[in-house]
Amino acid sequence: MLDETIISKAILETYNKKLISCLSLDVAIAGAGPAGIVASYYMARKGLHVAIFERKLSPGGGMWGGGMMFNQIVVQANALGVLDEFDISYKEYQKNYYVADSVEAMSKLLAKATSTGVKIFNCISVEDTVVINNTVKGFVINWSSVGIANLHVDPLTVKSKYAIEATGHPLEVLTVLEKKACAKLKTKTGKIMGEMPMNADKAEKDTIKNTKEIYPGLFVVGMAANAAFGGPRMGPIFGGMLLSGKKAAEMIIKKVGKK
Ligand code: 48F
Repeated sequence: MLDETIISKAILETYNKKLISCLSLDVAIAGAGPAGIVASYYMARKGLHVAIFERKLSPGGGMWGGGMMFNQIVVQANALGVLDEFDISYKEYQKNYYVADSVEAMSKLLAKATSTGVKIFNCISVEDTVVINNTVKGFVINWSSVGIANLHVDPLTVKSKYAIEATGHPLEVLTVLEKKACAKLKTKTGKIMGEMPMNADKAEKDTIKNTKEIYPGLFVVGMAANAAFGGPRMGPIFGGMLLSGKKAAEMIIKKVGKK
């Protein structure tokens, strides 16, 4: 006989244990799009304690839908190493344009990240940062449903050595930080510069270049990096996203190693 109470208890006790084990992290990531997931995997592979907080029910961000819901993605040659690392299959379409199935790609990114130890908390939004001595030291989190229902409910907090802003186009975490902490960012203007119109070639290069520690303790990756530094959008080509995640991971691994 299966007991409903045991089913509920199993979920509640193990979830609480999982969340409590993530209250103090090496790296907290806001947003489970391709850039955040790739970053999480490369850091977890090196033994860092990493969790991602994702607003939506399904992690994966903008990759599932390919381009305009045609669920194929394009990746350029310099990012094929990341596809290989995640065992994602692809075919050459023409020189330097490779195509992959977006559902296979995202499923495998998620599978490999989680099986390497990354904890992904879906249905949780990052609504603010913890800032101590002008350094980001974690995230303020709440159930996404609290925001959707506009309920006045206080959040909880996770602390981390480093944090990653990976919320994509809306750049939510950095926007709140800039506004609340009057933070001077490491952009040309010291402010968020805003996303520019489509220019795939420039955008893909910029995404990697703009992957930086934009404020002490806070890195920007993926589309958020271009939105922060005034880079263009690129549409359904994903090499920049994958390489941006990998670059942030390498930068943070070095920093954590130095401590
Ligand atoms: O948008 P998203 O996929 O960002 P990305 O990893 O990749 C961008 C591409 O998908 C595509 C593109 C280029 O190919 O332009 O758009 O940079 O993933 C961002 C994730 O962050 C979540 C959001 O639901 C999505 O899954 N997110 C956004 N705001 C918050 C959040 C928040 N405040 N808290 C938690 N998650």
